[in-house]
Amino acid sequence: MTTRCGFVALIGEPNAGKSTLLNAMVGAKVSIVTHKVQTTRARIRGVALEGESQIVFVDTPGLFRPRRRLDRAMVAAAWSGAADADVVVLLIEAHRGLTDGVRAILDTLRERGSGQTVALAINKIDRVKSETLLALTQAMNETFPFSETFMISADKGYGVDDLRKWLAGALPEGPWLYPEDQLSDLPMRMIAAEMTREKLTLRLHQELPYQLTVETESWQERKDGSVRVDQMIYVARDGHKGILLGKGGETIKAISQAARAELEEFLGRKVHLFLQVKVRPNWLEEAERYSEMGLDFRDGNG
Ligand SMILES: Nc1nc2c(ncn2[C@@H]2O[C@H](COP(=O)(O)OP(=O)(O)OP(=O)(O)O)[C@@H](O)[C@H]2O)c(=O)[nH]1
Ligand SMILES: [Mg+2]
Repeated sequence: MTTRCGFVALIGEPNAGKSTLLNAMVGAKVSIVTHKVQTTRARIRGVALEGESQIVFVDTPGLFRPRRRLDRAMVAAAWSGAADADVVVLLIEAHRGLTDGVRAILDTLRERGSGQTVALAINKIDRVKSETLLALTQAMNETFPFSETFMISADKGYGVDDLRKWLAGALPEGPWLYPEDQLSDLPMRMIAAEMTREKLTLRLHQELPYQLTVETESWQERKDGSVRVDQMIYVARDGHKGILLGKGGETIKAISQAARAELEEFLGRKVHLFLQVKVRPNWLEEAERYSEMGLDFRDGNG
């Protein structure tokens, strides 16, 4: 039996549903999801099997016009994820259609002109009427030569199986890269840090989620089968620390409980999670913070 294996990069504007799709494909929550833009900061791999094919999905940060060093590093990571892939899937939002942001992405894809297979996935079809979808499919295909167009709802699962089957057949022949039961190559300490960042992003408002980062500082297995996880949250300002802690520490407590519950479910055992907050005005300019996030600091050079 010939096996197939390859990389499928999921790219698109922030909030398009890339991480939701990765999780749906893999069948587990490997990548964090929020209703806010710019949730994903680095490339996240998730592995799915379809027949004789092993599909390595690469979730990427959303593509937008970057302002800060972190934004530039994120966008660079997304494009390099696309460059390394056998197939690129561009996700767009059905209800937003062919936006300026999508046009900019198509311009870059055209400039790259790599002859790579690029498929279109119109996501969030649960939010629109079918007439809208047909018109959008036509407009998109007049703008760019997509190999195939899929209409999906990553959240509801519509069309996801068809897309997976098609991708499985589009990958090159070759041996599988990962053991059969592996879902991701993200280290557990990174997954845990991302879970906490998701809860922070959901709970905190305005600029705050974009001005913090979470790192797992230690991971200790205990004799009773539980695990102790210590994480540091870096914030840029004193005021942010106060907001994050909340009155009597109630905000950080709620965040910690939510993150711990998710980590316990993921690991299937008891977790003791300890969060600390450190004010570090310059963390967005520190190379080590980027490598901890899985980003290249130099990609952020202006
Ligand atoms: N209605 C609807 N909502 C969806 C669908 N797929 C994703 N969403 C929602 O869209 C929001 C963004 O989803 P994400 O998966 O985080 O989007 P993303 O493209 O990874 O975003 P970034 O990481 O910020 O680039 C979340 O609130 C999802 O629940 C869908 O098919 N239908
Ligand atoms: Mg994402």
